[in-house]
Amino acid sequence: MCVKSEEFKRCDQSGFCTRQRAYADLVEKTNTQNASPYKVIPNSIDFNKKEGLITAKVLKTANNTLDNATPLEVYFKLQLILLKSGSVRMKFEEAEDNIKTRFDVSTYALENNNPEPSKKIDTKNDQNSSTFTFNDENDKTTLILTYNPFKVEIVKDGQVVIGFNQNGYFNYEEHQQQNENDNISEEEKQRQNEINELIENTQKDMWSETFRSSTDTKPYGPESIGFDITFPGFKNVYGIPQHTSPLSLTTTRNNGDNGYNEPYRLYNLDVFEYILDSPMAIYGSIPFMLAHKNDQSAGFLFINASEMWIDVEKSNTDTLTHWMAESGKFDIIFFVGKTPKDVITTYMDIAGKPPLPQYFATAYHQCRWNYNDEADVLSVDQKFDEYNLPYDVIWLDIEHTDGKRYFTWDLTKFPDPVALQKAIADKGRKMVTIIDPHIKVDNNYYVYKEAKDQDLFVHNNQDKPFDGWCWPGSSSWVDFLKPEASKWLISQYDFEKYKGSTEILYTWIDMNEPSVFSGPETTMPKDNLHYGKVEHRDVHNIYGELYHKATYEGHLARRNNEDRPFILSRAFFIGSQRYGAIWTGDNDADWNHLKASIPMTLSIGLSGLSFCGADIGGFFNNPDKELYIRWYQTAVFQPFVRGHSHIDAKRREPWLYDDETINLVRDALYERYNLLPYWYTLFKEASVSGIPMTRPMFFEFPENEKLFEVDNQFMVGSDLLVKPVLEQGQTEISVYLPPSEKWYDYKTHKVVQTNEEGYLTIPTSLSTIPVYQRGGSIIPQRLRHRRSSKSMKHDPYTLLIALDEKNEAKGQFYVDDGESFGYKNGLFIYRTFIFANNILNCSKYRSPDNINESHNEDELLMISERIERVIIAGIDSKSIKSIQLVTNGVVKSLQFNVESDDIVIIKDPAIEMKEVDWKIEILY
Ligand code: NBV
Repeated sequence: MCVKSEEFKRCDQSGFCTRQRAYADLVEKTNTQNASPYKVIPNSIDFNKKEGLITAKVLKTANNTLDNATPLEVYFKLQLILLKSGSVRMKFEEAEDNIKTRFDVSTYALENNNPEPSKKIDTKNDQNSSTFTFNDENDKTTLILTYNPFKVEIVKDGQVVIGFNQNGYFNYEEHQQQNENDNISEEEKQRQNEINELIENTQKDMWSETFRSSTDTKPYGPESIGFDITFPGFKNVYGIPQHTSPLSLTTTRNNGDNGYNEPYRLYNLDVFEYILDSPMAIYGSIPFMLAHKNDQSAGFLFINASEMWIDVEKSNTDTLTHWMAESGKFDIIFFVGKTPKDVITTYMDIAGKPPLPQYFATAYHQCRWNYNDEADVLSVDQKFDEYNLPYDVIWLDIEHTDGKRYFTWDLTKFPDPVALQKAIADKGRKMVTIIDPHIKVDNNYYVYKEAKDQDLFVHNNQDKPFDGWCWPGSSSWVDFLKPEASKWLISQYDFEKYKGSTEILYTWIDMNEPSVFSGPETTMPKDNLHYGKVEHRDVHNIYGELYHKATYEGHLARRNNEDRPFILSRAFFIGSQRYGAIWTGDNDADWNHLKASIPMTLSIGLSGLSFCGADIGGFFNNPDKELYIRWYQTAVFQPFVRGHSHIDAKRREPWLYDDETINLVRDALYERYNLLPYWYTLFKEASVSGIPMTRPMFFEFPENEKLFEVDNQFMVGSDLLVKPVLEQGQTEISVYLPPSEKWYDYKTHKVVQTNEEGYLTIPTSLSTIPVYQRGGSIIPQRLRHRRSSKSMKHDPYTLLIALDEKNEAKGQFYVDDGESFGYKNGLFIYRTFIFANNILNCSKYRSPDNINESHNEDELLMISERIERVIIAGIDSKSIKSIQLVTNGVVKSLQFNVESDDIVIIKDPAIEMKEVDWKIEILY
């Protein structure tokens, strides 16, 4: 399988990318890095200390410009906002613009668009720069604003960590009248002849652009923004999903590391049969980049939803990145922090954190394009029980509808959807249906009729409702920029309105890039018009998120804000994490796709969207037994776990394979279900801090340079290291276990011995899932095997303690009702367990969201279960005399089993999770 790459643009087929790259080339060729045409006018600088706000005028002069289209002098407004977190936001725009208002996406993309400014700021000026030192006493950040050429640098501990325009690539195409273009000085004409080809490229496709058979009319002309962001001293940068490339981004020019010659592209696209190890754009876009070295991290966010290209050039010491956006505002944020976690938490404070999902959503989902009819659904459901395979949710793809009219059912196949859902609900399970954003043009279809009558669709460039081609044939797309349109979509989810939907039915939104079969690059024409005459080019990358948001709100509304929504989306942008999960789209039943699922989900996760996963087995084609097993064994350790397959692929429910496969898939699924208490605690942590549930190795070991480019093993939380078997026929595997820690085999609880460098090689059979527990951790589990997470609700817990070198360990446990928003009123249990001096102590965990645990006994009954087992590994177990539980001064002696010299299992301490301030003492 292979993408038809010719259907998607390369940089040299995109006008603005060509112009901006040519501009950068010109700077390099003419050695004019220090001759940027932009300069700050020193006496225009104004500093509002209370708001941490610096404003200034910036002048662009044509006589030293590289861009011959610029009139003599243009003025711009610059804003720099110094934030309490140590971050800096910077905005730049035309001082006057009579042609077009640039679209500001920040109000949609950011949850907190006005983060708190810094209160402590010291300033210093000299002839060519102003210096601002801010943030609190211990952790100061310095910003240097250089006037001529205009440059911004962020300094930590005396070193520049991020720079803007250090390389002089800043090139802001201010709106202009078409004829101004001719206004070229003699001097410039001279230059033009000299460097003809490059100059020509800086002029390419400014007023209209044709790709294959589509012409973009570009009524506002060139308006792109290009600039360099440098990370001096950083050799590794990450993020800017969605791509299929390695976790540590590669050089994109001159046959870079992986032979890349194209910049990373961010443009939400439905790419049929996407290829691996490529900077091509696919379904989602997050213009967030993380840079990391052993003693410092930095982040960068470009809050802009237009098409974007990003060149990355790495040297042995530094990374230079070149950002190019087609239109929209110049609005960027620099983040600094000691570690990746520091950067991510400040970024997530602004972009918004993921809400806590329902418990079921963290378990296993079973999908297929399509489960054909009611009998099929019921039989799949029943077979899961028959084979003792746990699952929580069954999914229905587009064929369940009446002719791809979403919100309807094909009543020949699904005559009684309510009864069907009841049968599923009776098993404690849920159902998901797909609702795509294209709406069939059909006056007899109530959804279309309502939207058309209220003028809720996106318009074409003639300002008439846009009509394109998608699954149902001729279709229109809802314009979520129009407030009435979002409200209307929200109301479609009312149980009254969406006939056949019940409380256990949740939603999957696909094709929301948006995918338009008849459109350029299979998407919407850029000169289409949204509400307020906003061009589609300005909002393209956030379209899918606005649909995700309205769907999320529809689910909130249908249950009066009492039920946590679950919505899976394919397209995404900055902030999408606030509305649910995403998956990596149409992958293939191929070993390389299984491998790619790790860097792909990690990159998306570190960019804010941690609730993500890849379809198990690969969507296209047919996984053989080995790949199928390995895929389950990998995916159960990723945040979103769904088995899915293409309509033309063979049916592949586990029982269609041999007994060994069924058993191994069952074992893998139980790995997920056993760890649900740990996962749910991680989801909670993500919802208050933004730190992803699964993490690149360097997140947990930021000082260990060996890990900076590792993307075939990862951490689940801080305490589990997973190194999936990703090669066909693999008979042994080498795992790197950071030597700073003591490591335990997660299954046997035995300490593992690595070689001096930290490598461990183990044989791998089909049943091997290499997972290691970090010494010093306490992991909550539930080890009774049942059919779904709901049926485990009242099961007791096991605490798995692995001691570190100092014989200590700690961990957290979080639980609530798993469904409602009661946790916002304190209805939860959040515990810290600390093991030290041979005592296991339990206390209340002070969550950073400052909501205090408070509940009455009845309410808690449903969420308070007992601890039935405590396993302690790495302990001197031989000489234990007795073990006792102490609660409120009452001492109870406990039974225990010495499993081996260093493992003891304490039997049924029968203490409930809701109890606080108890301890278990090991006596020698
Ligand atoms: O709705 C059909 C499929 C769906 O199964 C898949 O998960 C999506 O990514 N959908 C794409 C459209 C057709 C793809 C060939």
